[in-house]
Amino acid sequence: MTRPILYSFRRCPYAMRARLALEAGAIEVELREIFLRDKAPELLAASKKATVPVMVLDDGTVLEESLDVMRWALDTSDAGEKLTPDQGNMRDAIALIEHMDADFKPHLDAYKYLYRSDQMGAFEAREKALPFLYELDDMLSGQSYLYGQKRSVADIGIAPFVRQFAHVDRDWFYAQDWENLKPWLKAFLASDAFKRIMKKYPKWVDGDKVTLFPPKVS
Ligand SMILES: N[C@@H](CCC(=O)N[C@@H](CS)C(=O)NCC(=O)O)C(=O)O
Repeated sequence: MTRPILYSFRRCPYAMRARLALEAGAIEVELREIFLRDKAPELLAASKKATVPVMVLDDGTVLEESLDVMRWALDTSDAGEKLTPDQGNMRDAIALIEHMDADFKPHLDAYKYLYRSDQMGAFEAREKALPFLYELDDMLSGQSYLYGQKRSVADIGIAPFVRQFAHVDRDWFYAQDWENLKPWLKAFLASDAFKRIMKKYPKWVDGDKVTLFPPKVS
């Protein structure tokens, strides 16, 4: 059997959510680590869009959206069961991911990119991002995960972006009063799953020995 190929970039939050879904379902893929400033020609040939993650299936199907990789993992493994919310349903959880992608991510990007060059602009963007983080904080009130006491697709789909936001200015982030969001993020960062998907790989070039993902638990 040919394994799916995953073009990935370690620090990309979209690629992280895809790797987390694959990890949850113990789906073995061939990982090809991409450097965004020097993308492998094989990625460019597989996907005109050439964002990461991109997954190429056995039958040649190309999944070019992180959510599609997640959906595929949910449908083809027990990740579907493992990551089903214990409150609400899968549709709600996916809708929350889409809402954060559409409405929070632009402010996160502006905050992150302006931080070093235009602090006023960065602070404005940060201000606009706040309601979305308070929304998550409210959802986490009295429970460990966004949809109950069990990790769901929403947690792994959203936490990589909250991590990115927090890491722009950690001191500021951890000084805020979102008392549920902070422990949720810390638990995510400390989780075995997150550590496993953040293993470092050198840039892939054709001819390299195959890198299997998820890595073996050591
Ligand atoms: N909607 C896409 C977005 C993926 C995306 O934008 N990934 C970034 C890296 S985090 C990327 O590849 N950017 C292209 C580039 O920098 O050239 C998805 O969900 O997969």
